[in-house]
Amino acid sequence: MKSQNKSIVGIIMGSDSDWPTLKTATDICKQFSVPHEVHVVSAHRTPDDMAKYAKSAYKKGLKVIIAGAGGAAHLPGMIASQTPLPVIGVPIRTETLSGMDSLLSIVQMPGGVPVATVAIGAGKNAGLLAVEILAISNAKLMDKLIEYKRLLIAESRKKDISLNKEIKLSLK
Ligand code: RP5
Repeated sequence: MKSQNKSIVGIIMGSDSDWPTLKTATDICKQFSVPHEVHVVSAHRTPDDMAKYAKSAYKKGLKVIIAGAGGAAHLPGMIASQTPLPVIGVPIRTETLSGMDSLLSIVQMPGGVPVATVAIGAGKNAGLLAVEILAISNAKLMDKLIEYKRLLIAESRKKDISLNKEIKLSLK
């Protein structure tokens, strides 16, 4: 999948079974009009493709990589080991260990090879973190982010008001 402009965010996953989680990252990219690409690249099943992807990412114009994987989740770390780009790791929730396996595989990187790991299943936050990284050098994107945060505040305050209304009503 490719959006019209040259992709600046690479969204990759170990298997198509990870797509529902990673889709939420693409939704954020779409919301902020960030050109992105989506690929299945596996550290274990297609290690050569993975290395090729990581090594060519910077030269082809990507600025951030979001990598999701589950279980023995080596993809984000192996990508990070072969690119100077920031890599955001998304631990996929698993049936056997509820994603703790994915989380620990991704987050426990050795010194020198960081992976910015989000919460288990948190594709949306991975997308937002990518947008935040890009916004540092893109004023238009930063304005959109500031507006996004304003809306978050407004929504949360609305929840406070309606919850307190409910509580007052229940006490009558
Ligand atoms: C990992 O193995 C993938 O990231 C996926 O989360 C997990 C299971 O893959 P499938 O068996 O569903 O293809 O590499």
